[in-house]
Amino acid sequence: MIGLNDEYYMELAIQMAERTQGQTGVNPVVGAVVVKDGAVIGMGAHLQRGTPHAEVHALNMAGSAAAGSTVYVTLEPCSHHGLTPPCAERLVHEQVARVVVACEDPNPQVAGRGIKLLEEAGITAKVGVLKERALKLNRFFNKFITTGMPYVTVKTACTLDGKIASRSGDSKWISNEAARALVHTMRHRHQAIMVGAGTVAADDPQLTTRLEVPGIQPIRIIADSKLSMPLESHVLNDGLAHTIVLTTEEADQARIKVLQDREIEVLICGAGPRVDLNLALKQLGARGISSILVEGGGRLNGSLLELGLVDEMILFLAPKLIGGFQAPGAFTFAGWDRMEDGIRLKDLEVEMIGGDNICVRGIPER
Ligand code: AOF
Ligand code: ZN
Repeated sequence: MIGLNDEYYMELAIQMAERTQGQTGVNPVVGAVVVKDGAVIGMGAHLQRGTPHAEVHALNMAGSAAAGSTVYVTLEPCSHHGLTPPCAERLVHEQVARVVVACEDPNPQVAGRGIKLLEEAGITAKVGVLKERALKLNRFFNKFITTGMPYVTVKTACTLDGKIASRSGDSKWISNEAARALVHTMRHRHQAIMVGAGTVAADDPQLTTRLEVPGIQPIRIIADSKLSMPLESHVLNDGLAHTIVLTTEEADQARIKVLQDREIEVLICGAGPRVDLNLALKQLGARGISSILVEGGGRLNGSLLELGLVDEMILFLAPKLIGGFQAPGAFTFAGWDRMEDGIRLKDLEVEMIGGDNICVRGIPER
């Protein structure tokens, strides 16, 4: 139980931001709470890019009572004119007494200027309340706004011996129902999902978000260096979500044309023979994609890992061993000779899911 203090109200602001993950596009998720004389008088979240920021919704709700209040906001109020006017100026205009901020806005256009603007106007600013949680909440935005590259989460479900299918290719199912439902929530929260052509050929997946309640359909990205996947595949025909195919100059022009006629975007990522994943991520970032959930297979996972392009890994481990000399593994790449050269995960989180699956999360150390 949390006591009545600055964290108490920041917690509420964070909860609002947390539940709008996935719907703000390249923008951060942000929550704001206006408090006066011991009562909440306004609250709001940033809901969609191009619409008002969290502070604006919360201040509108508070109305003229905002004068003399304390405003809690999960991200430093902006100081620049983007698609909407600066929130810091609005806070000054409303004559609030105090602003409590969880973390600075890493956007180079803001980066401390919002807080400075408040302080110059005589408003007390406190920064760093529930900072770690706020930073984690906007990890996609924080990377994208400072590098232009999408945040890449690699998720895989494998057996205890690291297989993502049996020797005959059977993969239904490895993880339990609870773990699979979590994956759909992850899709809802990322802007795009990515798989390799092998996965499309083997599983013919839909790559949509299917939950108990409607979810957001992320953009589907397929890496296919030679455009070899079957043209009858679900993802190339169902029109359920925007679809982008990453390929190389080696791809057949006629096949490219077939895809484009179906309104599928085709990005040429290098001369070949394989998709240049660095270039691919740059091109996807330039298109405003700030987060990607990679769902395999082993080759795509392995290549991304080998190239140091993975920001976060989520492994669902099922208590099964399936064996098979040729059965596909979760990460297929050349590897290294020495154990000490292997990729280590830091900030490890381990959780039991649905009774018998283990979820391991971590950040690959560079
Ligand atoms: C805030 N409160 O709720 C959000 C902020 O183009 P715009 O106008 O939507 O501005 C986007 C930038 O504003 C974004 O990159 C980030 O720096 C900041 N987002 N700031 O004070 C909010 N969503
Ligand atoms: Zn703002």
